[in-house]
Amino acid sequence: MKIERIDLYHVSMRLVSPFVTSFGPQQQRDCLLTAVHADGLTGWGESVATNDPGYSYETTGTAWHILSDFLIPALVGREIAGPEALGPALSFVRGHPLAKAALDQALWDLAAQADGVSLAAKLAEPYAEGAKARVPVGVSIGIQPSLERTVEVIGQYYDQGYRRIKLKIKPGHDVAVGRAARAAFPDLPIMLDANSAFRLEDAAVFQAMDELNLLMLEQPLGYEDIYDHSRLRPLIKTPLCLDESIHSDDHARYALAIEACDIINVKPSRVAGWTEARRIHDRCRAVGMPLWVGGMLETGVGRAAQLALAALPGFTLPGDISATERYYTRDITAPFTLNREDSTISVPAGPGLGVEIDHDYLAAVTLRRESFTTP
Ligand code: OSB
Ligand code: MG
Repeated sequence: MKIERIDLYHVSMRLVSPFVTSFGPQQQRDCLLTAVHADGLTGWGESVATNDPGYSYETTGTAWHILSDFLIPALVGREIAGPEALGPALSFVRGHPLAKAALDQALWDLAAQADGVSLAAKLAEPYAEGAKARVPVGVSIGIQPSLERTVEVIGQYYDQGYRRIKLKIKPGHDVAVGRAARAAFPDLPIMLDANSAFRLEDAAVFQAMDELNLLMLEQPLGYEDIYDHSRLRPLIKTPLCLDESIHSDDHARYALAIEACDIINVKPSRVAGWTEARRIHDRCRAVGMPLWVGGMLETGVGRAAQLALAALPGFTLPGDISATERYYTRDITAPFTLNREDSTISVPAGPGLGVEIDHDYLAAVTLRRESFTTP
């Protein structure tokens, strides 16, 4: 594909309610969008870097800088074989996966459109089973002001049809959250996500969760850590899932080698895109490690691509991919809705991402826009 022009957007959208994690609250959700124009088609990507460097060191500001000063100039005017050639083309920039993923997503959208197939079908080409038409999903609930409120919010999502609940925890707001949720919902798949807020010395906190029959415990220890997770794992009964620590397929390989986890949350943007996410999928599937697709409060552009990845056969656990109304009152694409009968979301079937951009609303939520062409 010959890349003719790339448009970069800084978008800011208000969440329906603040999303509170161990690294703080978020109400306004900023992100960057890329529109890559090639061979008469336009592919879209989303960089999920946030306003603050809490989840990752990247922010919308650093992603704008890395994209506009380095990554985009390396691509415009250039012929590129396809999305799988992007990694080598951008390897001159160390790190910054959330910036790179916006281009990777757009190139996968373009490749699928060029073949006239959905992104799910395109990604699933290597697998005899093909792509799933619906993927199981859950909902990720931020830290609430009280345990009573936590139980109430779980109940609201349960009534909407969600059949897997994830609760955010932080030190001092941990075992009690799990106990309150389990007491109110004895049979519901419940999991906890600490977003790196604890240390190995806190093992007793997690041992106290052993009796709660949790689906999993997500990323209790450090953002850079794999080793201490391997030491925590034999001390607890709850299956251990890594999120932040897995920055690449190599990190997945290290985690498998030292048995640091039971499950991996694959966020394509955290690993620089869908090509690398699929490598992790293949590696883990070969050894039977369960996987699910994580979320970063995506707009419809990112959500469509999350669903396409989750449609691959190795993603066997419900993803953090919820209905649009759980995040935004209005989105830049048509809303995604929950299939209440089986707690799933349908994977877009149209060519590429299979979503249409609402350009009027996109303009309304865009803070800054720049187009890049060859001089
Ligand atoms: O740790 O999975 C996380 C949102 C922002 C940053 C980190 C995380 C999350 C979520 C939300 O849990 C998942 C979603 O998009 O619904
Ligand atoms: Mg997480």
